[in-house]
Amino acid sequence: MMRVEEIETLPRAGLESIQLKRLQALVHRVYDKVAPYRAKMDEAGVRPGDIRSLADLRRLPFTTKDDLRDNYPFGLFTVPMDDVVRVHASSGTTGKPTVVGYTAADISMWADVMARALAMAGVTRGDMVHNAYGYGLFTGGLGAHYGIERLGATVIPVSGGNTKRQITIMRDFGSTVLLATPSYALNLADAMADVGVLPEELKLRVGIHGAEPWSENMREEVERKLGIRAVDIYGLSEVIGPGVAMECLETDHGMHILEDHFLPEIVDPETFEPLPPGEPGELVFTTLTKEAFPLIRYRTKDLSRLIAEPCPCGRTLIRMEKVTGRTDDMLIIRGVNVFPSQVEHVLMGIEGVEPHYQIEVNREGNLDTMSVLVEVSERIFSDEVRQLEALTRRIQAEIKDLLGVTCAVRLVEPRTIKRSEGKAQRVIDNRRI
Ligand code: DLL
Repeated sequence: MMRVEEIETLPRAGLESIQLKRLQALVHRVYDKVAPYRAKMDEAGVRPGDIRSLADLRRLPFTTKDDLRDNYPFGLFTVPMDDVVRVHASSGTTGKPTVVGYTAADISMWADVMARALAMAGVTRGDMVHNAYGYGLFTGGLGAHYGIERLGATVIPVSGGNTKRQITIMRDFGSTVLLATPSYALNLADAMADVGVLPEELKLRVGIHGAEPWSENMREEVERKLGIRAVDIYGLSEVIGPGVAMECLETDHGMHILEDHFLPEIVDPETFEPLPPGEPGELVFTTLTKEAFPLIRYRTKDLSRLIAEPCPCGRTLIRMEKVTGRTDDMLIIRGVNVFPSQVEHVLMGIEGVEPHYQIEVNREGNLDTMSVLVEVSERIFSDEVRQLEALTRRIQAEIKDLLGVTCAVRLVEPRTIKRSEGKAQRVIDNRRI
């Protein structure tokens, strides 16, 4: 067994030879054990023995959410159910949940990668970790929990919700690290202001936020309101849960992918051709070491790009840029492609606008309409009507400039938009198409 420091700083050739060995073993195993994988590989005319280099990865067929749905709930598991010690599920946007399974070895590997991720943010055994990711079928709570314990830090398994109690616990227990979705972190910050608890009264040092997209401006907001360093963590249930990629403290640009376990690719979202580092596209992962529910070339629908430049922290693990959106949360408004993250970008560039917004899409007759509900600060809201109108027009104009879409903008009072305890709901699409 190699030490973590060694694995994370291996020269590329060393890392790639580990990846290739693991990939070859994986492809043999799924071909032998899982009929749907065998069928897809046969159809693509590729045999396990054909994978002689990492470049041969592109010969393997993709796996998609549809494959998971077709084999719901356990059809893609490669081990007998007796060996599965845990399942998690994520609610899809349509219909059935996505179900994932873990052997005891998978749970242990997950604890390892999650502990490594936490260490990238400087978390150590001495930390008191406030884990506000939801416990349950969602992978956030339990996934982070086992990693915190593996690292030897103290975990406070508070889960989501009961926000006032969370603040008391953070203050009284001396939480030093906050794990929460970025929207819930802001929710906590606002609630602190409400009950008059100052960031200085807490010992919080760093926040580890993920499970939903968030902009650089939102990062600044979280850092300012909580007085912490806020870093990004990425993961998805299908691949393992949280702990697929993580920002280190040396850079605020890009998350290191735990590449010895999760092999990344970026593909063109339309042609599905693999793209070189630096090019934006859809993230695809192959799990190299998972037993119960391995995935080959799983299309995440998340948009990002790979960063191959060396990181000042010394890790040689490739990085992925902050996720900028999903191929499937792209709204098409009167033929124009709109990503919620672009709307967020506009809003966060405007003074006095809070990072709480909601996009509503309707269809009137045959025409799509988009309205954006925007919370503004107390100070702005008490301004004269004329000034509010000017702000509304400015937001409209900037959205029109960037996206080419005319939308209605409604400024609302602070705390009007429903706060999330987990992932924020940014889009309400009322069109029945
Ligand atoms: O959200 C796992 C997780 C828990 C990650 C806690 C980080 C922290 P799912 O519920 O399966 O798993 O949702 C996965 O959420 O495909 C992305 O679209 C989105 N997502 C996750 N992390 C980030 C992030 C967990 N840091 C889906 N930035 C993924 C942007 C993210 N989007």
